[in-house]
Amino acid sequence: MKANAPLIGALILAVSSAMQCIAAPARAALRARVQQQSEADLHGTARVRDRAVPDAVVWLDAPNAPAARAGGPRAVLDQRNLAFVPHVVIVRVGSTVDFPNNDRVFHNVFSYRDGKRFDLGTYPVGTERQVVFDQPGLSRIFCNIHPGMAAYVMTVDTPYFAHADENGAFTIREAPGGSYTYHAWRPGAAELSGTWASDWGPLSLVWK
Ligand SMILES: [Cu+2]
Repeated sequence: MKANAPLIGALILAVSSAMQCIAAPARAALRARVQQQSEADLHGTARVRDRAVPDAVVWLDAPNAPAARAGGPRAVLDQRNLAFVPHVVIVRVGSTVDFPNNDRVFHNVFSYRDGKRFDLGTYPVGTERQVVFDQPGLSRIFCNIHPGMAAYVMTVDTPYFAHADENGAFTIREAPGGSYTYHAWRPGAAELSGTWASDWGPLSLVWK
């Protein structure tokens, strides 16, 4: 066995350099294909029967997605005129949401049911508090002082998500090509989910 060691070593060297020769073009081809498939903006619409749903949120499962960058974009859940603006926020796990009080009165923002639990207490007009949403799921946001105030923060474990606009239209930016499991949610309705592939065209979400 000992006598064969140099031979085996030479063989390993030969095989590994051959592998490198094959691997380099294969890697380049793979990189080209990934680049070709990337940066596809996926579009769709959300409706209840014929009516557009502005407060729908949509996201794609992406277990192999790149990790979130630190210091990414922050979401804002504003307090104005005795209301939270917007009514629905969707963020990636680990995101910070700012809760500025831009109203003329005190509010006491809290979440006590599912999702992230917190109580920000009352804080002066013109100041803000932050909450890190570190677990996926739906958080229901209320104000202790004004029972009519309510908002939702949907926290998702994927970088591919969108919020529908006033016409119910949404765009998921720069999703890689391929097929996905999608999820959609809006206040007061069950979650929709299904399969969607990037080359199937726009996704039409309809709550019946
Ligand atoms: Cu309030």
